[in-house]
Amino acid sequence: MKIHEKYIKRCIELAKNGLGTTYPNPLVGSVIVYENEIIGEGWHKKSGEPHAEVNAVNSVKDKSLLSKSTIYVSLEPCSHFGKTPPCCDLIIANNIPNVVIGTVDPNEKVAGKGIKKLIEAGKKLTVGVLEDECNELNKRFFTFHQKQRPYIILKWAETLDGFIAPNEILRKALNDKEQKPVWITNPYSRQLVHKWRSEEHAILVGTQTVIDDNPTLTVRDWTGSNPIRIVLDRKNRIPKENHIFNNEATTILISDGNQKSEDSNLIFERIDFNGTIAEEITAVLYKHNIQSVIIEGGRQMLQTFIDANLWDEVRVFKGTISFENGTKAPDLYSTLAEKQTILDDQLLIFRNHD
Ligand code: AOF
Ligand code: ZN
Repeated sequence: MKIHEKYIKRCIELAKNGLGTTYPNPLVGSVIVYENEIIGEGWHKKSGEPHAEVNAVNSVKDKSLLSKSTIYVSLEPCSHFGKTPPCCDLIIANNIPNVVIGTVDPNEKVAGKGIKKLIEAGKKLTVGVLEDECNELNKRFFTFHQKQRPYIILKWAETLDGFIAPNEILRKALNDKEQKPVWITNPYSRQLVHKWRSEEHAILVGTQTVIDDNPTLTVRDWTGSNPIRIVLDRKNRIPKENHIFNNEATTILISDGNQKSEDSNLIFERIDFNGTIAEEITAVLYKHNIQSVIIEGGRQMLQTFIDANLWDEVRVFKGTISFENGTKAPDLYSTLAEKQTILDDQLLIFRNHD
């Protein structure tokens, strides 16, 4: 492996230590190399705290080596005064002569200005090492800044014959009589879904899904923070006793009227339901600085985002059960309960490259 790639790879590895705590900042890692040896390492741990480069420089024991070293950073060093001072100034002040950068910062406050400043200061620059990997590392941050919308993940589980869980199956199997969720997938995939929820900033579901399933939309089976719950409820049909109104997480309720909230955990937003709903919703999320959202149903909501081509990733669990086998509905329900431990659900993942 080429030498620059080796160290940027290490930067990416370090950056991942900040997963879940850097928002709204990106994940960034940095290493300082002197004569082919790493003499300092750092990553950005938390928004408001020092950037990766600062932690890397501070970790170097013999500061006199800095003027003969190369600093590697997975993201362009910043040039602006934000919550912390510019990293470019730090590199210049410490006389570090060589800078290797993974990718350019899409944040308009930086976006090339850091590179320009370093060139003007006479630094030897290499830009774009493992660029794709560095962009992928911060796919949510990049999408948010470049497309002015969150990174959108669509997720559902479906039976072999294409019913999506759980409300469609419920209606199909029980003819709308009973209100208990039915699962297509196994406990492991459910736990994985909770992990996924913890990785995203918000979770979105439609009205019917909330009414049918009364979901909590939290990460009960995983550690981590709950995403902000986004619920579409045009005509306020969702009963106030539903779990999504509990105070385990913040909820943003989107309807077509103006409403005032007395509860700090509940935010009302209004959109034009005659417009392109997917675009209207993403505009609300952008306004709230939400960098990523996982959309978990129902079918109509998922279809709306697919039709608008407003998605970045689709994750589908293909279950091993089907419904079109002529069995009577109540029997189907008990069969499902037995099959809860099936372990070979198939996971399909699609990426949108438009
Ligand atoms: C870097 N190194 O480790 C990070 C950078 O409010 P501040 O001062 O924390 O600045 C946040 C912005 O700085 C953030 O939006 C992104 O553009 C950049 N993040 N830059 O040089 C880092 N985390
Ligand atoms: Zn910085």
